[in-house]
Amino acid sequence: MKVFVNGKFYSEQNAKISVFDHGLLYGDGVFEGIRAYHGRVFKLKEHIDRLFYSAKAILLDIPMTHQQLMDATVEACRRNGITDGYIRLVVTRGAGTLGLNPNRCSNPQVIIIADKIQLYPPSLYKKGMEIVTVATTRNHHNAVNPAIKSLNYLNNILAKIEANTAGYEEAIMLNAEGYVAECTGDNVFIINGNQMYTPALSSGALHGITRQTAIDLVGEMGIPTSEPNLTRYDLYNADECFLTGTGAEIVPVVKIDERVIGNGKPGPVTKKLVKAYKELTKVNGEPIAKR
Ligand code: PXG
Repeated sequence: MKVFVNGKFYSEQNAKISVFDHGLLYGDGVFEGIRAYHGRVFKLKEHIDRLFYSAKAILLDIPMTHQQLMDATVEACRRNGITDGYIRLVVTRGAGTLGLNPNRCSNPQVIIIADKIQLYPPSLYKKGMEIVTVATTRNHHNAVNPAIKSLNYLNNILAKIEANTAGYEEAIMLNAEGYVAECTGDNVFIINGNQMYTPALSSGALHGITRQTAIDLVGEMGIPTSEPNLTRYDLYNADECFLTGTGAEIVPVVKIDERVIGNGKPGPVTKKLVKAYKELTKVNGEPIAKR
């Protein structure tokens, strides 16, 4: 595997950053997770834009332009023969002193890894997922804003551990007010009648790129989306529920905290969306092969 570090490609063994990098010492940095399908990088511009927004929020200057970063991402796929895979972009604060002051770091590190992806088993998409609410509260937006896709993911990891120890794959996280925010690495949606609902971004949800795609695709089916405060009660009594994320794509949810959602099977709108999303990944995206 060839890994991009600061403008050059290195073998896996030689792709290294300093142990003094504040990305490691303090989780000081930002990242993106992107998918490639059928020889195209899906939603590349959206991911690069979000990376720059995350970086701006933490006053981190990415030493590349949007275009350079898009080109490097496509090049990373090309060099590794990736046509279907997962791309991880990381920008760290760079090496500095042991103090947490970011001003002592001069060289932000830009890393791009293009690899195969470990998918959920196909049966999960057929049967649907069972999830639980966890006690770990989603970060408050005045502490670490969940809109920032930062290298500090302990909030999500703690929630994931709680879900896993309870025997589940994913967790519903509530915000400090007790409203539904999102899952550990996915956004959450419900359908009721001819309406779709998802927590507002201000609830503590990431501006999910798959989230926006789901809103668009379901909108094309004539079902509008609104973003009210949602409680667990709303989730329990929904007709349908599903999660969205770059890795997970669209995952039907059939049980939350032991409450059966709808009839306990993936709902009709969810199933249509799973299909529509799959179709979109076949035709959209930045071509990897040189034209
Ligand atoms: N919420 C959170 C907290 C996320 O981290 C999403 C929602 C979904 O957003 P997108 O833009 O992907 O639709 C995410 C992103 C991984 C991995 O390696 C995936 C994410 C985050 C961290 C790691 O699988 N999903």
